[in-house]
Amino acid sequence: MNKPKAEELRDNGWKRAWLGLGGNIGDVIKTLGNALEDMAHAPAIRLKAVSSYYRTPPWGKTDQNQFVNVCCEIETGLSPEELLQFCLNLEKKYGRLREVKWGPRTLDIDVLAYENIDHYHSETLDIPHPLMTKRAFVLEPLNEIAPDLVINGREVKAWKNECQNEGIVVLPTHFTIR
Ligand code: PH2
Ligand code: MG
Ligand code: MG
Repeated sequence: MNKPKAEELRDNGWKRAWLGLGGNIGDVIKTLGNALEDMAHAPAIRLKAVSSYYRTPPWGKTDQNQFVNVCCEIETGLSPEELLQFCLNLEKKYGRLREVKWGPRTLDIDVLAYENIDHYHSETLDIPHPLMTKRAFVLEPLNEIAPDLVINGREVKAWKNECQNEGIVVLPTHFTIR
């Protein structure tokens, strides 16, 4: 019998994952669109769903410009750590500099959740994202594409309903998956 190729083995194990993207420097809508397009074309990623874009007040560090945020669902053959590296590489491609914690950035891509992983912790990555249940700029877009996804024992829609969403506005721009 022929041995299955590594890629074939991997394809069987593809998992769903949910990402949160955002930024507040430059033409953010354009950057987000380009980053989503890059994801859609990456061999180890299938882009399954993209939320609306949202204009969101800065959270955590409030003396900075408003953000644009969006969430997406993917299927991926990448492990959580590989997916994180993929996201960090895309951030770099779009000019992300790491200066101030929670400060201004061209592009941030966070791994929010990963199929069948209730909790994961390493030096570089925590799943689910530790602050996602408190952040309306994540929960509003995520609720559009994954209201029933369970995070820390509760559905995204329940977390979202508890979250202060003042000032968050849906933008008319849409990303179309081709
Ligand atoms: N990201 C942060 C800190 N604050 N605020 C908004 N509105 N959107 C973000 O993406 C965001 C933030 C750190 O990652
Ligand atoms: Mg972030
Ligand atoms: Mg980040």
